[in-house]
Amino acid sequence: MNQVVDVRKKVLEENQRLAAELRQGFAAHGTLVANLISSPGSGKTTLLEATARRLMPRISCAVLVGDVATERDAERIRAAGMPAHQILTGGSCHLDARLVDRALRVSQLRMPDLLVIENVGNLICPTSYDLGEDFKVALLSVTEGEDKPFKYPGIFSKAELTVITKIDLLPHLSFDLQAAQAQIAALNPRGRQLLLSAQTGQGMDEWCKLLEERLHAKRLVAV
Ligand SMILES: Nc1nc2c(ncn2[C@@H]2O[C@H](COP(=O)(O)OP(=O)(O)OP(=O)(O)O)[C@@H](O)[C@H]2O)c(=O)[nH]1
Ligand SMILES: [Mg+2]
Repeated sequence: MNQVVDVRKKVLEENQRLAAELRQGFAAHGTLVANLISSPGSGKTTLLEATARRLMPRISCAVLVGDVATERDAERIRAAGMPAHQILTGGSCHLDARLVDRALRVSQLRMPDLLVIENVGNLICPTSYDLGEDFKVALLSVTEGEDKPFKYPGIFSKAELTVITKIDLLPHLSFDLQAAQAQIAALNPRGRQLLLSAQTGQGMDEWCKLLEERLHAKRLVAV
């Protein structure tokens, strides 16, 4: 048991070292990096498709997207007009800094203003792995049930922003929005929350504004 703990500690320490190098590289380019984490199907890729249509005319964006299998998400994002590179984890339930570093080397992506990393759909494993990002974004779709923040506290306490997605479906569900929001606020009192529907566009302006403000703030610090 102790050996398992030691190996895990070593893996996380090595990941942290590489993530710090990635963070320096991103800072040198003035690239803002967001790490999107959620359970499978909560709407990460759909949000990025909608983001591409709104943000790309104003700022350069690119996506690294992690999945266990298929190039499907990268194809969807490219079809929406945003450069995207698929990382296949071959079974692993999360991205790590080594995979991101390798993807940046082998992909033809030019370092953009905004780099979004869509993590593998999973609410637990990706939470422990720093990818050199500026901030984590958790997504929680209203179809998942309002009890999820307290059941999976790690990501909701670490994410600077939680996006509650698919709110167009609220009239058809018994999802208790206030309860979900109260749990997220309890786990992360300083975190922000955003209600969003990529389908109707509700919340999309606020999402894009937040990304642009964050990019502006990072560039100001770098000057
Ligand atoms: N009604 C509704 N459906 C949505 C919305 N956003 C996404 N969906 C649907 O939810 C399903 C899953 O969306 P994806 O964007 O593929 O989810 P994902 O988080 O990228 O999934 P993984 O990459 O597999 O983890 C799709 O059928 C989308 O059309 C939304 O705002 N409203
Ligand atoms: Mg996806």
